[in-house]
Amino acid sequence: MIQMSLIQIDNYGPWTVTPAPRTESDLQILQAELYADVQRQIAAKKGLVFYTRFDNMLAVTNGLNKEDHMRIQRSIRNRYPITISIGVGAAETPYEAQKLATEALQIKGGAQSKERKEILAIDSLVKEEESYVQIAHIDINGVTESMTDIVPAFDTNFLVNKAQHYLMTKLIEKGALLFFIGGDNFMSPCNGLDSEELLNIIEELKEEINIAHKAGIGRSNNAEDAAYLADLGLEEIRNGGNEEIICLLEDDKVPKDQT
Ligand SMILES: Nc1nc2c(ncn2[C@@H]2O[C@H](COP(=O)(O)OP(=O)(O)O)[C@@H](O)[C@H]2O)c(=O)[nH]1
Ligand SMILES: [Mg+2]
Repeated sequence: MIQMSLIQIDNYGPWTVTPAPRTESDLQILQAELYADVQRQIAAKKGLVFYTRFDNMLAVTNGLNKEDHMRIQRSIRNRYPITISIGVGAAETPYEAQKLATEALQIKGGAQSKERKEILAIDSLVKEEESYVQIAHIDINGVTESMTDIVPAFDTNFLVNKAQHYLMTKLIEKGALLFFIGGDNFMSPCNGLDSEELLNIIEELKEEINIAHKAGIGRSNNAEDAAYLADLGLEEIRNGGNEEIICLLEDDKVPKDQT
């Protein structure tokens, strides 16, 4: 089971324009600092946050309990001009977990409601013995030599975006999520997706838009270790001259009945 948390800034839309629109660069700084801040706190417990839309962030939070989430909310309230609400859900797939997390928060009030403030809405938490996270680190082959060093920066950015959109479209059908993590890299929490299915998706993308990817897949009982194993898998593929497309690594913390 994977646990996901939706972190949502309370009443952010109205706040950004009250009493008058706030300077965009200041909003960008607030969003970037909030992301780094929440990441630092969740990472301390081996979770992993994806910045998503910045006012709405999604995190894999296996290992974080109710008190851990409340401490983050308190700390943000003490230091920022805004507060955050959090929804938490646990399920077999990341898509289902974030859906439960979202629904738990949605029934407590809207994102732009003045009444809803610092809600912690827990649908479900993963039990320690059932905790399982599978993450794929997906990377585009040869971006530096074929794009970064040759074409205008924006064109490379556009291509990376296109790859992301195609990957998301295919992964969501399998209950997996996909987030951009910088450079030409994506991370996909993907419990329930087997290597063969991911290989098929990568091969389809090569056919359809002529972009070649490779992926390390990591499995553990928490996001940090799963993501690290995925990174190591990717390194193994690079060391082998990108001959393999997929490399799966898991540690002994994966519950026996999960994979
Ligand atoms: N967030 C993140 N970015 C990375 C990682 N590895 C590489 N990058 C970024 O992605 C760019 C391309 O790296 P890489 O895929 O190894 O090279 P390529 O062979 O040209 O595609 C690098 O210049 C970094 O900016 C990673 O593990 N995490
Ligand atoms: Mg690459």
